[in-house]
Amino acid sequence: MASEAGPGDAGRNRPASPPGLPAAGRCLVMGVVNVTPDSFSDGGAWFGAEAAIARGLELSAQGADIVDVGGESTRPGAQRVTAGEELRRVVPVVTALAAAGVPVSVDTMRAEVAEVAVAAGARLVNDVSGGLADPEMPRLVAEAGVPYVVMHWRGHSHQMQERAVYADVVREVCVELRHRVGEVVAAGVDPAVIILDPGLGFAKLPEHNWSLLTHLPEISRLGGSGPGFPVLIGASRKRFLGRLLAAPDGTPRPFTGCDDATAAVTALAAAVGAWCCRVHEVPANSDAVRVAQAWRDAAGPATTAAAAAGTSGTARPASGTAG
Ligand code: PMM
Repeated sequence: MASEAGPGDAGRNRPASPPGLPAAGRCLVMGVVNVTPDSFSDGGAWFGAEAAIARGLELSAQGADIVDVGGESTRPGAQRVTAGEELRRVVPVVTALAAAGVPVSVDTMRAEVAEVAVAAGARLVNDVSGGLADPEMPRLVAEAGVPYVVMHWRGHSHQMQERAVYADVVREVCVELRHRVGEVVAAGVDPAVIILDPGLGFAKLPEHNWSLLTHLPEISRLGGSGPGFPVLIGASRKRFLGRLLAAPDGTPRPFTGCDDATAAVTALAAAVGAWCCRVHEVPANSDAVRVAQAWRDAAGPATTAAAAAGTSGTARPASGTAG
Protein backbone atom coordinates (compact mmCIF):
# COMPACT_ATOMS: atom_id res chain seq x y z
CA MET A 1 0.00 0.00 0.00
CA ALA A 2 1.39 3.41 -0.92
CA SER A 3 1.91 6.03 1.77
CA GLU A 4 1.55 9.78 1.41
CA ALA A 5 4.36 11.57 -0.38
CA GLY A 6 7.51 11.61 1.70
CA PRO A 7 11.20 11.72 0.90
CA GLY A 8 10.58 9.18 -1.87
CA ASP A 9 13.60 7.70 -3.56
CA ALA A 10 15.19 10.89 -4.79
CA GLY A 11 18.78 10.13 -5.64
CA ARG A 12 17.78 6.96 -7.48
CA ASN A 13 16.75 8.88 -10.55
CA ARG A 14 13.04 8.86 -9.98
CA PRO A 15 11.71 12.18 -8.71
CA ALA A 16 9.50 11.83 -5.64
CA SER A 17 5.74 12.29 -5.71
CA PRO A 18 4.44 15.85 -5.47
CA PRO A 19 2.92 16.70 -2.08
CA GLY A 20 -0.48 15.10 -1.42
CA LEU A 21 0.04 12.14 -3.74
CA PRO A 22 0.98 8.58 -2.79
CA ALA A 23 4.61 7.53 -2.63
CA ALA A 24 5.64 3.92 -2.68
CA GLY A 25 9.38 3.59 -3.29
CA ARG A 26 8.51 2.29 -6.77
CA CYS A 27 6.72 3.48 -9.88
CA LEU A 28 3.05 4.15 -9.11
CA VAL A 29 0.10 2.62 -10.92
CA MET A 30 -2.78 4.83 -12.04
CA GLY A 31 -5.97 2.94 -12.85
CA VAL A 32 -8.25 4.42 -15.52
CA VAL A 33 -12.00 4.92 -15.26
CA ASN A 34 -13.33 6.48 -18.45
CA VAL A 35 -16.90 7.59 -17.76
CA THR A 36 -17.53 7.85 -21.48
CA PRO A 37 -19.49 5.95 -24.11
CA ASP A 38 -16.72 6.24 -26.71
CA SER A 39 -13.14 6.00 -25.35
CA PHE A 40 -11.24 3.77 -27.75
CA SER A 41 -9.86 1.48 -25.07
CA ASP A 42 -12.84 0.88 -22.81
CA GLY A 43 -15.64 3.02 -24.25
CA GLY A 44 -18.97 2.37 -22.62
CA ALA A 45 -17.74 -0.20 -20.13
CA TRP A 46 -17.97 2.18 -17.16
CA PHE A 47 -20.45 4.71 -18.54
CA GLY A 48 -22.81 5.59 -15.72
CA ALA A 49 -21.91 6.62 -12.19
CA GLU A 50 -22.71 3.34 -10.50
CA ALA A 51 -20.58 1.23 -12.83
CA ALA A 52 -17.77 3.80 -12.79
CA ILE A 53 -17.67 4.01 -8.99
CA ALA A 54 -17.65 0.23 -8.69
CA ARG A 55 -14.82 0.04 -11.22
CA GLY A 56 -12.80 2.71 -9.38
CA LEU A 57 -13.16 0.84 -6.10
CA GLU A 58 -12.17 -2.39 -7.84
CA LEU A 59 -9.06 -0.82 -9.35
CA SER A 60 -8.10 0.56 -5.96
CA ALA A 61 -8.60 -2.84 -4.30
CA GLN A 62 -6.44 -4.39 -7.04
CA GLY A 63 -3.59 -2.07 -6.12
CA ALA A 64 -4.04 1.13 -8.10
CA ASP A 65 -2.24 3.92 -6.25
CA ILE A 66 -4.34 6.57 -7.99
CA VAL A 67 -7.63 6.29 -9.92
CA ASP A 68 -7.96 8.61 -12.91
CA VAL A 69 -11.54 9.64 -13.70
CA GLY A 70 -12.31 11.16 -17.10
CA GLY A 71 -15.55 12.24 -18.76
CA GLU A 72 -14.34 13.15 -22.24
CA SER A 73 -12.94 10.77 -24.83
CA THR A 74 -9.63 11.79 -26.40
CA ARG A 75 -9.52 9.03 -29.01
CA PRO A 76 -8.36 10.24 -32.44
CA GLY A 77 -11.25 11.92 -34.25
CA ALA A 78 -13.46 12.31 -31.15
CA GLN A 79 -15.68 15.37 -30.89
CA ARG A 80 -15.81 17.33 -27.64
CA VAL A 81 -18.60 17.02 -25.09
CA THR A 82 -19.99 20.07 -23.29
CA ALA A 83 -18.66 21.12 -19.89
CA GLY A 84 -22.07 20.38 -18.40
CA GLU A 85 -22.03 16.82 -19.70
CA GLU A 86 -18.45 16.30 -18.55
CA LEU A 87 -19.35 17.52 -15.05
CA ARG A 88 -22.40 15.29 -14.98
CA ARG A 89 -20.23 12.29 -15.81
CA VAL A 90 -17.26 12.82 -13.50
CA VAL A 91 -18.41 14.64 -10.36
CA PRO A 92 -20.47 11.83 -8.75
CA VAL A 93 -17.63 9.39 -9.44
CA VAL A 94 -14.88 11.63 -8.06
CA THR A 95 -17.01 12.42 -5.00
CA ALA A 96 -17.74 8.79 -4.17
CA LEU A 97 -14.19 7.52 -4.73
CA ALA A 98 -12.60 10.37 -2.77
CA ALA A 99 -15.07 9.80 0.08
CA ALA A 100 -13.97 6.16 0.10
CA GLY A 101 -10.37 7.29 0.57
CA VAL A 102 -9.18 6.57 -2.96
CA PRO A 103 -6.56 9.02 -4.28
CA VAL A 104 -8.40 10.43 -7.30
CA SER A 105 -7.11 12.21 -10.37
CA VAL A 106 -9.45 14.09 -12.73
CA ASP A 107 -8.67 13.74 -16.43
CA THR A 108 -9.93 17.01 -17.91
CA MET A 109 -8.86 19.87 -20.14
CA ARG A 110 -11.38 22.27 -18.59
CA ALA A 111 -10.65 24.51 -15.59
CA GLU A 112 -14.35 24.52 -14.74
CA VAL A 113 -14.41 20.74 -14.44
CA ALA A 114 -11.08 20.62 -12.59
CA GLU A 115 -12.30 23.15 -10.06
CA VAL A 116 -15.46 21.20 -9.21
CA ALA A 117 -13.57 17.90 -9.16
CA VAL A 118 -10.92 19.24 -6.79
CA ALA A 119 -13.68 20.58 -4.52
CA ALA A 120 -15.18 17.06 -4.66
CA GLY A 121 -11.89 15.54 -3.51
CA ALA A 122 -9.66 15.04 -6.57
CA ARG A 123 -5.99 15.34 -5.60
CA LEU A 124 -4.48 15.64 -9.06
CA VAL A 125 -5.46 17.43 -12.26
CA ASN A 126 -4.52 15.41 -15.34
CA ASP A 127 -4.71 17.84 -18.26
CA VAL A 128 -3.81 16.14 -21.54
CA SER A 129 -3.51 19.56 -23.16
CA GLY A 130 -0.95 20.85 -20.64
CA GLY A 131 -2.97 24.04 -20.22
CA LEU A 132 -3.38 24.73 -23.95
CA ALA A 133 -7.06 23.82 -24.33
CA ASP A 134 -8.28 26.12 -21.56
CA PRO A 135 -6.15 29.17 -20.74
CA GLU A 136 -7.83 29.33 -17.31
CA MET A 137 -6.45 25.95 -16.27
CA PRO A 138 -2.96 26.96 -15.04
CA ARG A 139 -4.37 29.75 -12.86
CA LEU A 140 -6.99 27.39 -11.40
CA VAL A 141 -4.34 24.78 -10.63
CA ALA A 142 -2.12 27.46 -9.04
CA GLU A 143 -4.94 28.60 -6.79
CA ALA A 144 -6.00 25.09 -5.87
CA GLY A 145 -2.38 24.13 -5.17
CA VAL A 146 -2.89 20.58 -6.48
CA PRO A 147 -0.42 18.47 -8.47
CA TYR A 148 -0.76 18.97 -12.22
CA VAL A 149 0.00 16.66 -15.14
CA VAL A 150 1.34 18.66 -18.07
CA MET A 151 1.09 16.42 -21.11
CA HIS A 152 2.59 17.06 -24.54
CA TRP A 153 -0.28 17.95 -26.87
CA ARG A 154 -0.61 19.51 -30.30
CA GLY A 155 -4.37 19.89 -30.67
CA HIS A 156 -7.77 18.36 -30.13
CA SER A 157 -8.58 14.82 -31.23
CA HIS A 158 -10.06 15.78 -34.59
CA GLN A 159 -6.80 17.43 -35.70
CA MET A 160 -4.00 15.69 -33.80
CA GLN A 161 -3.12 12.95 -36.27
CA GLU A 162 -2.18 15.43 -39.02
CA ARG A 163 0.14 17.13 -36.51
CA ALA A 164 2.23 14.01 -35.89
CA VAL A 165 5.18 15.46 -37.82
CA TYR A 166 8.62 15.65 -36.19
CA ALA A 167 12.23 15.85 -37.33
CA ASP A 168 13.46 14.82 -33.85
CA VAL A 169 10.51 13.83 -31.69
CA VAL A 170 12.37 13.64 -28.37
CA ARG A 171 13.97 17.05 -28.80
CA GLU A 172 10.73 18.69 -30.02
CA VAL A 173 8.61 17.19 -27.25
CA CYS A 174 11.17 18.41 -24.68
CA VAL A 175 11.19 21.91 -26.21
CA GLU A 176 7.39 22.10 -26.35
CA LEU A 177 6.97 20.72 -22.83
CA ARG A 178 9.58 23.15 -21.56
CA HIS A 179 7.55 25.96 -23.06
CA ARG A 180 4.37 24.68 -21.39
CA VAL A 181 6.13 24.37 -18.03
CA GLY A 182 7.37 27.94 -18.39
CA GLU A 183 3.83 29.17 -19.07
CA VAL A 184 2.16 27.30 -16.24
CA VAL A 185 4.86 28.36 -13.79
CA ALA A 186 4.41 31.96 -14.97
CA ALA A 187 0.69 31.55 -14.17
CA GLY A 188 1.65 30.70 -10.59
CA VAL A 189 1.92 26.90 -10.56
CA ASP A 190 4.65 25.66 -8.20
CA PRO A 191 7.18 23.60 -10.21
CA ALA A 192 7.15 21.12 -7.30
CA VAL A 193 3.62 20.01 -8.26
CA ILE A 194 4.28 19.48 -11.98
CA ILE A 195 4.30 16.01 -13.52
CA LEU A 196 5.32 15.61 -17.17
CA ASP A 197 3.80 13.25 -19.72
CA PRO A 198 5.12 12.80 -23.29
CA GLY A 199 1.56 12.16 -24.53
CA LEU A 200 1.90 8.78 -26.24
CA GLY A 201 -0.55 8.55 -29.12
CA PHE A 202 -1.42 12.24 -29.05
CA ALA A 203 -0.12 13.59 -32.36
CA LYS A 204 2.35 10.69 -32.37
CA LEU A 205 2.94 7.85 -34.81
CA PRO A 206 4.10 4.48 -33.44
CA GLU A 207 7.76 5.30 -34.10
CA HIS A 208 7.38 8.55 -32.14
CA ASN A 209 5.93 6.68 -29.17
CA TRP A 210 8.81 4.20 -29.15
CA SER A 211 11.40 6.97 -29.37
CA LEU A 212 9.82 8.82 -26.46
CA LEU A 213 9.59 5.68 -24.35
CA THR A 214 13.30 5.04 -24.82
CA HIS A 215 14.23 8.58 -23.68
CA LEU A 216 12.27 8.99 -20.45
CA PRO A 217 15.17 10.31 -18.33
CA GLU A 218 15.79 12.99 -20.96
CA ILE A 219 12.10 13.95 -20.99
CA SER A 220 12.06 14.11 -17.18
CA ARG A 221 14.86 16.69 -17.39
CA LEU A 222 13.35 18.44 -20.41
CA GLY A 223 16.52 17.76 -22.31
CA GLY A 224 18.66 19.27 -19.55
CA SER A 225 20.36 17.97 -16.42
CA GLY A 226 19.44 17.99 -12.75
CA PRO A 227 16.75 16.24 -10.71
CA GLY A 228 13.98 16.28 -13.33
CA PHE A 229 10.20 16.17 -13.03
CA PRO A 230 8.16 13.04 -12.27
CA VAL A 231 7.07 11.40 -15.54
CA LEU A 232 3.69 9.78 -16.15
CA ILE A 233 3.32 7.30 -19.02
CA GLY A 234 0.05 6.40 -20.73
CA ALA A 235 0.80 3.49 -23.08
CA SER A 236 -2.07 1.26 -22.00
CA ARG A 237 -3.96 -0.38 -24.88
CA LYS A 238 -2.85 2.29 -27.32
CA ARG A 239 -2.84 1.69 -31.04
CA PHE A 240 0.92 1.47 -31.37
CA LEU A 241 0.76 -1.70 -29.29
CA GLY A 242 -2.04 -3.10 -31.43
CA ARG A 243 0.06 -2.38 -34.53
CA LEU A 244 3.15 -3.98 -33.01
CA LEU A 245 1.14 -7.12 -32.27
CA ALA A 246 -0.72 -7.18 -35.60
CA ALA A 247 -1.75 -10.46 -37.18
CA PRO A 248 0.31 -11.76 -40.15
CA ASP A 249 -2.20 -10.11 -42.51
CA GLY A 250 -1.53 -6.75 -40.85
CA THR A 251 -4.77 -6.54 -38.86
CA PRO A 252 -3.97 -4.68 -35.63
CA ARG A 253 -4.48 -6.60 -32.39
CA PRO A 254 -7.72 -5.42 -30.71
CA PHE A 255 -7.06 -3.23 -27.67
CA THR A 256 -8.20 -5.87 -25.16
CA GLY A 257 -5.42 -8.11 -26.47
CA CYS A 258 -2.80 -5.51 -25.64
CA ASP A 259 -2.80 -5.78 -21.85
CA ASP A 260 0.26 -8.05 -21.66
CA ALA A 261 2.17 -5.66 -23.93
CA THR A 262 1.05 -2.79 -21.70
CA ALA A 263 2.52 -4.55 -18.69
CA ALA A 264 5.78 -5.05 -20.60
CA VAL A 265 5.96 -1.32 -21.34
CA THR A 266 5.16 -0.57 -17.70
CA ALA A 267 8.05 -2.74 -16.52
CA LEU A 268 10.48 -1.14 -18.97
CA ALA A 269 9.33 2.41 -18.20
CA ALA A 270 9.40 1.81 -14.45
CA ALA A 271 12.89 0.33 -14.71
CA VAL A 272 14.23 3.57 -16.18
CA GLY A 273 12.54 5.76 -13.60
CA ALA A 274 8.97 6.55 -14.73
CA TRP A 275 7.06 7.97 -11.78
CA CYS A 276 3.68 6.43 -12.68
CA CYS A 277 2.01 4.36 -15.40
CA ARG A 278 -1.63 4.98 -16.37
CA VAL A 279 -3.32 1.65 -17.14
CA HIS A 280 -6.72 0.07 -17.73
CA GLU A 281 -5.98 -3.26 -16.03
CA VAL A 282 -4.17 -2.98 -12.71
CA PRO A 283 -3.01 -6.44 -11.47
CA ALA A 284 -0.37 -7.24 -14.11
CA ASN A 285 0.93 -3.66 -14.05
CA SER A 286 1.07 -3.69 -10.28
CA ASP A 287 3.28 -6.78 -10.55
CA ALA A 288 5.32 -5.15 -13.33
CA VAL A 289 6.27 -2.10 -11.26
CA ARG A 290 7.41 -4.39 -8.45
CA VAL A 291 9.55 -6.39 -10.84
CA ALA A 292 11.03 -3.16 -12.16
CA GLN A 293 11.80 -1.92 -8.66
CA ALA A 294 13.54 -5.17 -7.74
CA TRP A 295 15.53 -4.77 -10.97
CA ARG A 296 16.48 -1.21 -10.05
CA ASP A 297 17.39 -2.17 -6.50
CA ALA A 298 19.59 -5.03 -7.68
CA ALA A 299 21.22 -2.85 -10.34
CA GLY A 300 22.30 -0.28 -7.76
CA PRO A 301 22.66 3.47 -8.03
CA ALA A 302 25.52 3.47 -10.51
CA THR A 303 23.59 1.51 -13.11
CA THR A 304 20.36 3.43 -12.66
CA ALA A 305 22.35 6.65 -12.96
CA ALA A 306 23.84 5.34 -16.19
CA ALA A 307 20.32 4.76 -17.50
CA ALA A 308 19.68 8.45 -17.03
CA ALA A 309 22.93 9.63 -18.55
CA GLY A 310 23.44 11.46 -21.81
CA THR A 311 21.65 14.69 -20.91
CA SER A 312 22.95 18.23 -20.66
CA GLY A 313 21.69 21.78 -20.42
CA THR A 314 19.08 23.40 -18.23
CA ALA A 315 17.35 21.39 -15.51
CA ARG A 316 14.00 21.67 -13.82
CA PRO A 317 13.28 25.21 -12.56
CA ALA A 318 15.34 25.92 -9.45
CA SER A 319 12.29 26.30 -7.19
CA GLY A 320 11.19 22.72 -7.91
CA THR A 321 11.70 20.66 -4.80
CA ALA A 322 9.77 17.49 -5.44
CA GLY A 323 12.77 15.72 -6.96
N1 PMM B 1 -4.21 8.98 -22.55
C1 PMM B 1 -5.56 9.01 -22.63
C2 PMM B 1 -6.32 9.75 -21.73
N2 PMM B 1 -5.72 10.46 -20.75
N3 PMM B 1 -3.75 11.15 -19.66
C3 PMM B 1 -2.42 11.16 -19.58
N4 PMM B 1 -1.81 11.89 -18.61
N5 PMM B 1 -1.64 10.46 -20.44
C4 PMM B 1 -2.17 9.72 -21.45
O1 PMM B 1 -1.41 9.13 -22.22
C5 PMM B 1 -3.59 9.69 -21.57
C6 PMM B 1 -4.36 10.44 -20.64
C7 PMM B 1 -6.24 8.24 -23.72
O2 PMM B 1 -6.39 6.92 -23.39
P1 PMM B 1 -7.78 6.25 -22.94
O3 PMM B 1 -8.87 6.81 -23.80
O4 PMM B 1 -7.57 4.83 -23.14
O5 PMM B 1 -8.00 6.56 -21.49
